[in-house]
Amino acid sequence: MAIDYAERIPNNVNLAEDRRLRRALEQWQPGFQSWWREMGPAGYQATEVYLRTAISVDAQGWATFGHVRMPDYRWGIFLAEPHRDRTIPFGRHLGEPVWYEVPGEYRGALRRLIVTQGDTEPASVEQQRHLGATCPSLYDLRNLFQVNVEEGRHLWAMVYLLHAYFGRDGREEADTLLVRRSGSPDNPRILGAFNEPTPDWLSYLMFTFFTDRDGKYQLASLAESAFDPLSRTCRFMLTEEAHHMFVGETGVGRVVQRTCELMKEHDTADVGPFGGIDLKLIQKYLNFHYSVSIDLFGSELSTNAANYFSMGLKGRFNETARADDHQLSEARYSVARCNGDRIVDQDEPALLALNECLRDSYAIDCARGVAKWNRTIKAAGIDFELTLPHRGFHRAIGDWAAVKVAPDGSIISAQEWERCRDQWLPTDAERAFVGSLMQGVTAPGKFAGWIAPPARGINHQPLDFDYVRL
Ligand code: BYC
Repeated sequence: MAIDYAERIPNNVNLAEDRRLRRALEQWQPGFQSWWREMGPAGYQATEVYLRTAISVDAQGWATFGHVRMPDYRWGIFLAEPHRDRTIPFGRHLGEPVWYEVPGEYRGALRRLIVTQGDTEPASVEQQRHLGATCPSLYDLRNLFQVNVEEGRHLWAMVYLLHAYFGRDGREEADTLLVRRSGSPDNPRILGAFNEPTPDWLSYLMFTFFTDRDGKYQLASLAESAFDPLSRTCRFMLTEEAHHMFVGETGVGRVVQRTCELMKEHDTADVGPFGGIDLKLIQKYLNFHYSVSIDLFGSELSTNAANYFSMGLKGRFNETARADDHQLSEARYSVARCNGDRIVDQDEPALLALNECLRDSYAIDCARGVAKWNRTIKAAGIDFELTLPHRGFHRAIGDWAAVKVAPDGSIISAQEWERCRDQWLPTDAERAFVGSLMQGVTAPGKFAGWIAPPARGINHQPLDFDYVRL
């Protein structure tokens, strides 16, 4: 399972012995490189960045750190170690040996899942491409670029599957992944949140907390797949994803901490004039990013999700560890639904409610992070709590898209929504204000005034390390 770095495409899938596949991927590689130059981080292509690169896929020490120019980053194909004698953990093929090829009847569904997953990876790089100019520190700049190169690698992971297992259709889909563009009116990325702009660092930190966390839950569900190459590639992607969520959780935490410091120093909640971001405004950003991220789980009741599960393509979070029949033939699941002007918990077939079930696991995880930020606020002696808005708030997908819901979960009229919208979501003026705070800080060890320094550096390096050599 060693990673072969002597190859043009580093890999641990024995590419050297599969000439056709290697040639096909080598033909895709220049397209990826030109996409990276065109749509990757603007202005930093020639800069050396302190990046980690995978050197092995086992749990201990899979990464090495060093200064690298991003276009020279060794993007490659890394699958987690196989689990011996793995059997299918759910669905109608429960207990059968996992698949090493794609069953003909599931080809379309599986390709669609892989393409949807793959599409989010370049999309996020495109969304973040202008952030380098306004970084709050070299530490944060380096973390941004680490996330970006790894999203690029996640694209490689999905493209490998498309090329290796889906023939000509797969190659065409892989090409199309380089053609769609985040936010493009004509050729947008597939999922809603990946077409939203990420104009400032607060949006970016919220994105890495909330939207990358959708990635964690979707990848974990795909890691349960009967299609073993998908399972293994998702397992390794999850180890990389952990850093992305760390960036979000600690990043928003540092903004909250700095705001609290300014509040105490100036004895006011209105820290804008002192170069900070009010807790109320942080709450509005949180409302926005949580709501667009929970849309990514799809409709409350979904036959697509039921089919993916029954076919064995996509499981639940922690599927293997769950103590039930893993087929959900009789099981019911409680789903919050809108009934006129009331919200009621309704018992639904668990098989149809899989998107909601995954969204529930995700919401619990988000609440844990928010509670951590609240501990920072409480420790500062400030009487304020950040909260997750109700799941029906500001939704564009599923049942909730048809109604207007306040953050506290009350159903309101369209007029009431219009009246209160600006209390719940950032206004243009507030976004412009946050934008105005975004002045690039690039002296080693220095941090912008709206965010506290982190507790420690990356890979045991000091905070004033030259994470990016300008
Ligand atoms: N926007 O039955 P429904 C990540 C479509 S993030 C636009 O409700 P389903 C990352 C849906 O496609 C993880 N369209 O939903 C994070 C369907 O279209 P068709 C990404 C949407 O199919 C940060 C229709 O609405 N991975 O890795 O059960 C940085 C009705 O579908 C949306 C995955 O998503 C939306 N939000 O579930 C970098 C995993 N939601 O059939 C990376 C793979 C739904 O009418 N994807 N639609 O044309 C899936 O498992 C499923 O496609 C979804 C949707 C969970 C997304």
